[in-house]
Amino acid sequence: MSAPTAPDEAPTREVDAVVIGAGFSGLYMNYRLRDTMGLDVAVIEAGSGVGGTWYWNRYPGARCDSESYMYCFAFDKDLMQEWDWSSKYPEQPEILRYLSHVADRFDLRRNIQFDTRVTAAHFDEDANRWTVKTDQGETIRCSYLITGIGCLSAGQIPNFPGRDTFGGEAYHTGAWPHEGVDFTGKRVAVIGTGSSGVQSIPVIAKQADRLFVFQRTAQYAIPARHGTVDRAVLDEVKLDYDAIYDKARWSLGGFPYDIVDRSVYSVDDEEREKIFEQAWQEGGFRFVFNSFSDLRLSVEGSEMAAEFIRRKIRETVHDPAVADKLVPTDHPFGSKRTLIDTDYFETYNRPNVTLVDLKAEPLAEITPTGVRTEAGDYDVDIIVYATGFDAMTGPFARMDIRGAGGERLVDKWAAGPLTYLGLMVAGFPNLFMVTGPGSPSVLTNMPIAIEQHVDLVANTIAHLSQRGLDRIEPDPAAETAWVEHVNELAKPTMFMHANSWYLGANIPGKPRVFMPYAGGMSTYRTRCNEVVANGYEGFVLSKVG
Ligand code: N01
Repeated sequence: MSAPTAPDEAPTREVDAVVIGAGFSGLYMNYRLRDTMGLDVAVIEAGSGVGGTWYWNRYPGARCDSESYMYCFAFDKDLMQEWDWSSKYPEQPEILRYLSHVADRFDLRRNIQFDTRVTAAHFDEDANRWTVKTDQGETIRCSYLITGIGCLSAGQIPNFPGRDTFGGEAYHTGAWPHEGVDFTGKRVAVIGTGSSGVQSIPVIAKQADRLFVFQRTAQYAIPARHGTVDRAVLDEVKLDYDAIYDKARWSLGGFPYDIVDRSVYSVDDEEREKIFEQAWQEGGFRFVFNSFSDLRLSVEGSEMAAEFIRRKIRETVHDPAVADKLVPTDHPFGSKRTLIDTDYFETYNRPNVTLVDLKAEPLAEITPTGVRTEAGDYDVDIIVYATGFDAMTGPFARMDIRGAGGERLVDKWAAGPLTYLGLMVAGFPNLFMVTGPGSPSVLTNMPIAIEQHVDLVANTIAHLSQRGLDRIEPDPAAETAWVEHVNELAKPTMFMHANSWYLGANIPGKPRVFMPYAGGMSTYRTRCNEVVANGYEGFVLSKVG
């Protein structure tokens, strides 16, 4: 259905719902609203294909830190049975193939508009509808607006002096060229040693002639113990998918692991070392879940894990001076996103790799020929910015979102994001955020968090429709209480002890507020279920039209 338009205007489309993004969130949201509820849905996607994060982050070595059998959708049992993962930690091309398969299998592409960015979304109070504008000049009006824009989709390249003068090739890990980058025979700079840097550095080092790694903060990293998936393991998992997913849904971090209930103080030094060593050999997040339960909340516990990892770094890196620079001492283990690596520290034993410690020689500028620090020049052909993202709120700030009375979301969030359940914002009726700030999102295995949110959104819209209602938004008091709760939960955690993107500390001028919900997936799910059972407690539901 199209509304009448002035002759020089692009036609306005009218739909029930607009979904922004076609990654895990947008694909499943499309399926729920369109195929299980029969709504007219327009999905708007900036990329030329589905995949979201996995469409954009194609840097060498990109893969997920969640094990493959649990990094997928669980809404369709046949889908789970028919898809075979080949790697223990799924690599970017394989995840993209999986999401493409999901899109094909459920015919999800036919209402996705690719190569289109949402530029603005304004709430029209009289009509009780959102007016969405795209960079293709289109206007779409809808009853419900749902963002599936990811938490880490707004790439951030620091505004280094001279950045634009560089004469070589420069790439951000989160916007990697689809045709790939050939590092053969090249001198390469990688700036940044977070997850993206730690994954890409060992792979680039193998190809490049020379690699300079510019490190500002030394990192703790746990070996992934990556490998192919054993057919027998895959078959075993498939037999038990219901139980595995149920366990993940009702866990702290969305993983089906048994979490040991054991304090670092419950054992003597020798036994503690043995337990850390065993967990280290298992690798990945199991190092945290299978060692001691108080690493997250006890500074002393975290320090014991930190000391163990420091010893491992020193054992791995041959040159003690390089090891010294790689050993993290300025933040506790677990205060930043835990890094999972494959041969990261080993890479510094290669003769073609040089670690540049930006604490000792701060980065002064980017020059036409490379990177200049206060100690000298590093001439390179390619610069890789592994410098992260304007996380969680950044993707929202890139759109002009205005709620009731024309209030701008960026203004409302000027001192930090305000949400109820990380799902909705007071004053922005019928706008739902999948894995928004204030929800567990980035502290969990994402597909588990996404499915919970998408189901909650779909069920909420169905609830409104069944009762002849057409408007929902949080009660401002409930929103305030939720934000306080989110802040309170973060206070005792290690997360408050480092400058991380969780706190917005990587973006100059961004308010320092812990953005995700640190109470765990299970607690959060329980709270959401209670809210619904109590008649959408904390929300105001009404009929306008
Ligand atoms: O970004 P980051 P990322 N000068 O912000 C450095 C997810 N992810 O893309 O630590 C010099 O973590 C910065 O230094 P410092 C995952 O959730 C997941 O790596 O701020 N350096 C840091 O070293 C992850 O946490 C996966 O001192 C500067 C780096 O750049 C999130 O995405 C894979 C600088 C940025 O690290 C983000 O990871 C990849 C400056 N001005 C990503 N500014 C998997 O699941 C920043 N840096 C595997």
